Amino acid sequence: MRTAKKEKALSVGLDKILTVYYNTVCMRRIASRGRSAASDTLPRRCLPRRNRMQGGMDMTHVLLEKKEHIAVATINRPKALNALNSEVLSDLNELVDTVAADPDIYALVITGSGEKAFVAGADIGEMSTLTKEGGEAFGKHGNDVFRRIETLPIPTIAAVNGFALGGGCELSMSCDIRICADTAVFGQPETGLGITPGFGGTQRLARLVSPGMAKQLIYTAKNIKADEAYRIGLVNAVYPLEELMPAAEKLAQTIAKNAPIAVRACKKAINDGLQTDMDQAIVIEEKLFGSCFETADQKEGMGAFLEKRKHEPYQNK
Ligand code: DAK
Repeated sequence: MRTAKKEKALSVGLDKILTVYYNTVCMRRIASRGRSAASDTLPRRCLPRRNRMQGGMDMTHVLLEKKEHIAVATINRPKALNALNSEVLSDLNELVDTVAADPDIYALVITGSGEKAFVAGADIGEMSTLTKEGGEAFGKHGNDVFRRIETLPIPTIAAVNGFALGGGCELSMSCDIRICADTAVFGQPETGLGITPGFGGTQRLARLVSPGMAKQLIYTAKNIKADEAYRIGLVNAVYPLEELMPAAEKLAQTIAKNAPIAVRACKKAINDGLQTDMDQAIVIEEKLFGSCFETADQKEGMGAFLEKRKHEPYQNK
């Protein structure tokens, strides 16, 4: 018969073996193959537990709801304040695949489940035992997903309903627009944990607010409340918590009513233009502007104006 002591020793031993395995084999495979290949071959512990979700999605920690032409994705790991572990990151990757493949979705809202947190950061438990190699792979996993969110052709809105710390603040910054509840708290607490931001925080925060403000927030690891986030331009608007999701959906619906190809072209022009100098940026805008004249929606939009009537709903054509 096993004693309680032996049971505990066995379980601790198994945990150690699995942790070492995760740090070496799993993370190396994720790093070298990317998530989809890795998920085909990795052992069960490294893979997301699977649930069939609506809309053909196959995710455990992200819920997706479609409302007319908008989608609302909810990160759903409330017991850990929606912290981002590898499973959540993989589900976010799948979310991007699903949304990108659906031509009827014109805008995406991302929020967190519960009333307390948007996302309270990368999962500290999962990160705590990472090696240098595992840390780089974990960072790459998150960075790849966040970059895919940032470059999704359709507009994205982060509806920040509570704590947006570390990876949570970084996730919100990979969206085009941030609005938040008056209860929201933002911060990059990583230096207080002995690490740097790892999902793009040093880069996106400096671009979104200012290098000086980003450096202050990151060096001090101090959190800021919603009103301060608004003051420094990190969020576009602050709402009472109960009004946040209606406001986010209204904003997404307002965007979705405009010509989707033109909206996507604007996103591309802004994002690509910000990566380059003004001379080239203007050329990017010219090309995208020109491409709109091949669309039925441009003909309808301008035709309606000239005929002094309301335009028909845009067709994304
Ligand atoms: N990870 C894992 N679990 C978390 C978590 C997190 N980030 N945040 C909260 N939780 C869990 C708590 O452990 C607790 O679990 P139980 O004890 O109930 O099992 C549960 O959520 C509720 O949390 P609390 O009991 O702490 O709730 P409180 O209201 O008292 O406090 C809080 C709320 C948000 C102030 C507190 O939970 C907190 O300080 N959380 C940690 C916030 C944080 O430091 N986040 C930043 C994580 S660092 C990189 C890659 C990525 C990153 C960096 C580098 N490279 C590869 C270079 C990203 C880093 C981060 O995001």
